[in-house]
Amino acid sequence: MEPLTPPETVIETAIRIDSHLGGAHERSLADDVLDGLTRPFKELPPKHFYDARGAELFDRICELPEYYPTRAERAILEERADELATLTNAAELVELGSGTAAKTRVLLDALHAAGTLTRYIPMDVTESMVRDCAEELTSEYPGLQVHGVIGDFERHLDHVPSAAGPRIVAFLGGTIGNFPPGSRRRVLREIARLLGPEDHLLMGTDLVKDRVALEAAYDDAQGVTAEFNRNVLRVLNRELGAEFDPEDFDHVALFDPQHEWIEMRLRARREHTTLVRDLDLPVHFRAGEELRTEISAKFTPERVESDLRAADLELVRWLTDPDELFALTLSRRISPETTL
Ligand code: SAH
Ligand code: AVI
Repeated sequence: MEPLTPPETVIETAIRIDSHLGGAHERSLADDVLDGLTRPFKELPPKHFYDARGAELFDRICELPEYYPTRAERAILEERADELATLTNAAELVELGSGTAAKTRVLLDALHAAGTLTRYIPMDVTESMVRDCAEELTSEYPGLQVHGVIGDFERHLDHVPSAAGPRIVAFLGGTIGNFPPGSRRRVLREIARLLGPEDHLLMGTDLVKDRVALEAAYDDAQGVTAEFNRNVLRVLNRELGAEFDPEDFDHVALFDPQHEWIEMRLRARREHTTLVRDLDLPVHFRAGEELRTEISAKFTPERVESDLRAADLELVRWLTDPDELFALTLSRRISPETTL
């Protein structure tokens, strides 16, 4: 007689999680801190915001009245997900910087309803996010395989499993805007290399708009974004034995009209020196000195298209919300015949 398979086993086999972090990740934080905090203008890359608390604070940001990007992107997905499912015929959805995959469900619903969806591949640096969303999605979508990749999309894209059918690679939320222009094109070129001839990139980009709305989105009245910004110091305290007092720093969010990006910074309230113990690194701050923690680029249609072109991608659809706050673009690799 065939042994009975308990239901837990069915769930187990629907989930596979690979982790590429650990020691190497800690080194990348140490390298970034050593490099970024010894520069004449101090800077840290934004990926270090997202420990479990940072991820929770980001989720709260998405609910804030001032932070429109999440609502605008969700509205576009709700309006156009069926069309995206028809255009792509996708059997697989790969998502870079997947977070809690809240909006992703709109897309998964459409692909599931179209009957094409077999596998979801979330990739994120935050382990708990990948694990939790794999558990949730396998129970929400019976039959769905989830292959989670805990890793850095700047370093571990070659660990994204090979495609078993047409794919959408989703890069939502405007996360591409967190890279300065040069790195942005490099990241996009690497992402484009994941795409085969049947595959599409679905990318979210926040659009240029008036300064007041932009700065409010990054400096909310409840101070959630300020806490998110200061959280990077708590990460350094925990991971590298640093001795920052987050209350020694003010949150700053400014729109730079020349580059058309938001800059988040932490401004020292007083002159002081902090030790990063594990690196044996004293870090001195003058009163008023700023540490840049994030840029968040805002896009025009021309900027999106030229970045896509630079990665050998061509636009298939430009989708926006009624107020044109945010854009989703569907693109695919330029085929060799097109470039002849
Ligand atoms: N896509 C979600 C979350 C955006 S927040 C949304 O649209 O709401 C950015 C997400 O990207 C976080 O979950 C963060 O952990 C992840 N992230 C940031 N830099 C990353 C990197 N280099 N590699 C992998 N994930 C990264
Ligand atoms: C994830 N990323 C696109 C967000 C943004 O808007 O740049 C992160 C964020 N920073 C402050 N608020 C939200």
